[in-house]
Amino acid sequence: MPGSAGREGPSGKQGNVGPQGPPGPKGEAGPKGEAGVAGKPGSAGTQGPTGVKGERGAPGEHGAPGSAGAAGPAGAMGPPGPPGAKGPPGLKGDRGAPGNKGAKGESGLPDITALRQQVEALLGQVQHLQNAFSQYRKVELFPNGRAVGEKIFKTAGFEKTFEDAQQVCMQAGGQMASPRSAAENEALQELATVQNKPAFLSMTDIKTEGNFTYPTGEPLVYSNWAPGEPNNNGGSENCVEIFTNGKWNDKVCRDPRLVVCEF
Ligand code: MAN
Ligand code: CA
Ligand code: CA
Repeated sequence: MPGSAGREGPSGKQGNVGPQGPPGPKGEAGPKGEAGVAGKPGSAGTQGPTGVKGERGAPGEHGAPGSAGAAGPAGAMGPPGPPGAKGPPGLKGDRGAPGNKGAKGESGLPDITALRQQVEALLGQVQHLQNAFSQYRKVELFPNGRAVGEKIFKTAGFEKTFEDAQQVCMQAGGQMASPRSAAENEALQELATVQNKPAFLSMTDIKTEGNFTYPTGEPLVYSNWAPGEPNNNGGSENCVEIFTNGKWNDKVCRDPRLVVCEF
């Protein structure tokens, strides 16, 4: 009796290539192409209509001056001008012929009344000057001047070396203080005290050591040395200072001291 059917066999070999298929559907539109080259310029248009009238132009330059007009008719004469400045005095005239003899004069005595009036007027003027002078004198002496007899001392208020002080006083028309009496020395002491500074006097022993003299060379007629002075300290003290106590000390000339002049 036939057996039962066997197992399924293996897969067969790959078949042959099939026939060409039908054409596919139409493709989509491609991307936009690049811009073409510029075309040629067009031909000229026809002429436009006439424009509207322009605005008024700027004013022109000045014209050349016109020629002179004809002379007018003669006018009436103007009023006279003001009188001119006074001319210089003329030369002195010649001496006239002598006059006739006058009538007989009065007494030859001067006119006392007229002279009296002139003297009165002069006295009034002198009084006025004296009052004004007295006032200015007080102003001038306060606070840096002192009058002693005919002499006036005045301090400049500043200090100078001896030589510079000499210059200052000479320039002012005076000379350095040269006290020739106790009264003059006291006036100088007051000025030194007002300024609270020792002052230079005019005298020196520059010419002969130990022999103090005035600028003229005259020897001292008055002195008020402090005790132990003059001592020519350091061998070179040839000028003189007056302290605020009125006493004198010989001192080097190069140290600045209060300037006091006399007139
Ligand atoms: C002292 C004294 C004076 C001298 C001064 C100088 O006071 O010896 O005599 O003139 O010194 O500074
Ligand atoms: Ca000396
Ligand atoms: Ca001295």
